[in-house]
Amino acid sequence: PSTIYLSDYQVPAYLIDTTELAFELGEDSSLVTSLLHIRRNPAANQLGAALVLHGTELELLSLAIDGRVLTASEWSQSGEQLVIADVPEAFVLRCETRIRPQENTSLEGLYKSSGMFCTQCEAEGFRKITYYLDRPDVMSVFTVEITADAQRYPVLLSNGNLVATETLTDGRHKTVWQDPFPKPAYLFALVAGKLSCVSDSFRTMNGRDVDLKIYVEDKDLDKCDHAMASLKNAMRWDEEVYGREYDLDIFNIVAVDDFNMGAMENKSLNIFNTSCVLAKPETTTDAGFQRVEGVVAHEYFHNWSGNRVTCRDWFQLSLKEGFTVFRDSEFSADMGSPTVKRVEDVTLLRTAQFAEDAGPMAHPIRPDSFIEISNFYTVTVYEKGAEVVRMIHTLLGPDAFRKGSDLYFERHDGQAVTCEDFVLAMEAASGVDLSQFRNWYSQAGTPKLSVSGDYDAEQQSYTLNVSQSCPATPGQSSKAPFHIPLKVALLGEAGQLPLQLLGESANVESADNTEMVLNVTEQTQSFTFTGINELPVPSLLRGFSAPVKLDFDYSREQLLRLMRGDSDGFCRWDASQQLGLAEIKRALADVAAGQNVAPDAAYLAACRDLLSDGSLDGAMVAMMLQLPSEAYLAEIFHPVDVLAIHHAREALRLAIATALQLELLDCYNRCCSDAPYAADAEQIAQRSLKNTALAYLMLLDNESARELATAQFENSENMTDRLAALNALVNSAAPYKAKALQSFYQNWQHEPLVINQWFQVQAMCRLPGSLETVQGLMNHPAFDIRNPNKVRALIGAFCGQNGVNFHREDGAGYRFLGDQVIILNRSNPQIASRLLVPLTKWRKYLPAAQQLMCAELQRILAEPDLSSDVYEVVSKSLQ
Ligand code: DPP
Ligand code: ZN
Repeated sequence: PSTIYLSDYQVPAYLIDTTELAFELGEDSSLVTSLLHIRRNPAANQLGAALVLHGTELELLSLAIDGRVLTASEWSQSGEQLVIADVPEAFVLRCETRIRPQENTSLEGLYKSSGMFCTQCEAEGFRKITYYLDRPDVMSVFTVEITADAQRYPVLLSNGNLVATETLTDGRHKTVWQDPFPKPAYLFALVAGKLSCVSDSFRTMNGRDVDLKIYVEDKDLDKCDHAMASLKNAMRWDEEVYGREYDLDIFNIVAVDDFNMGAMENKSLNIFNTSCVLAKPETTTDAGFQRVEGVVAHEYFHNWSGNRVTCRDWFQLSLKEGFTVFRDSEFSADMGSPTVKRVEDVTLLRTAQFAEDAGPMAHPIRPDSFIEISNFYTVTVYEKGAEVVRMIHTLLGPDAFRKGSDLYFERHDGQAVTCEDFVLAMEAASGVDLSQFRNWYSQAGTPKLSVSGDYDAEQQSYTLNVSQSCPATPGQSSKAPFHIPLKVALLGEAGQLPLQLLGESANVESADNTEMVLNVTEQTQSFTFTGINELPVPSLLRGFSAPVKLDFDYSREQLLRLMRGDSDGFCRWDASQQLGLAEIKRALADVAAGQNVAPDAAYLAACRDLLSDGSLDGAMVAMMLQLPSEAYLAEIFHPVDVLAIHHAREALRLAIATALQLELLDCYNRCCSDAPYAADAEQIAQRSLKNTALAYLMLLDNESARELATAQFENSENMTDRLAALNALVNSAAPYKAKALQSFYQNWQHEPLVINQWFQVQAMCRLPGSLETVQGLMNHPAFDIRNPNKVRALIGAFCGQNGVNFHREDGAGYRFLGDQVIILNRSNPQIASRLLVPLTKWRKYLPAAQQLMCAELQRILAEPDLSSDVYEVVSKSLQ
């Protein structure tokens, strides 16, 4: 496999103005006939260039130019390329291919899932359908004719407007769709199947009515309401916050069982993984409801940030993904609890993204090279990309940011553009200089900010000394300083102090002048605040204003103060995590010395206060009571001793549960409610706190806790509480757990998404023997390795989220993953390469683990017929 470089980008030699596709869907194979209206690109300087089309795993039946059939000598094929050496300035290419969707297990291109035909073309799946210029800067108007058996496939869908339907005499029928908006091939979609739909409508800000439809299997019709409500909320929100109106009269969503990603924003025909669209209280957890809301909004928002304005090339992926994730996270914040949403996003960033940035696959949000683009749909491109857009928002302020986004959409509507175009629009609209800020686009790695504070009582001034650094990443040994927006406040005895900065630049001050964004641009820099007449506690990186690691040598007392009283929710939570981290470090030392783990009294007192104060936001309390996760700790310790960390953390949790059992029980009881289920912020907070308390109580391993969990498991009417109880039982020694697992399966065996959760709870069980459980479940009739959701629920959850069992000292966990990757490499390379990620982190661990993990990577690398997906990740990991 070869490497593709951003620096090699050239405009396409040819353009395709219109694309007419005709599909004849069959039970054995399908026929695709394309009519492409092609002309030489006036912007390209390759006169007389050959026409080079992309195509893979296609059976070419015929090729004709302007009606004349080409002979075999007029074209040639090598790898993914079909080359026609001699073509006119402008012409119509007609091409017939035969494809076999029924045999397509990669789930890219056209394939079948539970009896229906569907497509996934991003990034480069269209070339598995027909020969084409499969690159996002070739935009074309598509007309699509679909012919299929009317009984088996009563619903035939594609992008845009339905322009014709016809019943044929042989039991087949035909529809024709036309999408008036030029689009790249990656946004093409087709669906054919036996589907039912839920309908609604939305009146846009200009009074146009849009038909909204969600297509699902009949049995899932009762699980569409939440997605529909979320869609309408998202449509309204995008009008209000970004001034963006929907542009067609139809918006369709289709739910598909077998899907590599979460969902896909195909123009007016979004295709969704069932896990990101179906929801009802009996089958779906609160987290599931929130995921549906977020993903529905995300894909809808792509209609502007991605479809109307798309990417020039795949190196620019973060242009649409980073921006759209920022948009969907602001939307979710507005729909629910902003602080909780922020903490969740930060948690993901600090675990998965920081780990990626510190590992062998580290890349800037705009990568400079790749072997397989599918490997770059990453937390870096998505979540760090969103943080970069958020920083622009912070630096410009909301009004100038909105002007910038308006200008971006206006300037580039209908174009395929770059991250640079986005930054230029933001600069032009705001007058803010983002020259140095651009380093965020080109440099990988997580910057570290070291901050210290000096109080000068005589001068009544307080100085923050800030220095920044960024570790080397593959291909980037030294880094230029970043432009980092550092949001700060200073806490005095009676509240936040007014801020007056000596000299230096700062912007976006809060109304009462007690919060400021410092522009950190130098390697070392000082900011002096005047008129400070007491020693303050600095509240730093408020709202997590930049994706960095921040280091400030807080005392325990200072952290306790931030945890109890900072007005910034993120900083409050973060203080609790820093205190928790200190406790874990002490617990590690205690365990190593063979002593009992005894949490600090002041820390316990703070937790006790959190539990007892019914006036606090329950979700915040739940998050603050949870110790830093093992995944986060793996980012802190070098090397990572997984087992020692796990056992110390568990011992600390038990000590906390023991000390606070009365308060935990009180809190649990206070949170129980008979109100009918709603997925609103208040109820979600209450359930989250209740189940956090339950998990602690279950550590006590006593009869009364088991009774609570058993009763909750048996009596809950919503999946959040039922699954939390099941999880607590599974991780305990309760004899009831086998029965609980069995009855859960009995009750829900007809709901694949629920059974996935049943797999996942068992895959994540911390107790010894989980690997054997997982291996056994691989043979369960409900498991199917061709279904990505099931692979993620069982294999992915075990390898990625069950550290103590995956990192078993005998290496059996690593071998298990190696085996699965080798199997999936053949059937579904995208999923295989995703699954591999835990092994790529081998350098972090103790020498014995390193050796075993490395051996697995070597074994995979030695496989014949390695896909480019798996090859890239394995070979880069071993470099
Ligand atoms: N573009 C999709 C999304 O992130 C992924 N295929 O929404
Ligand atoms: Zn997206």
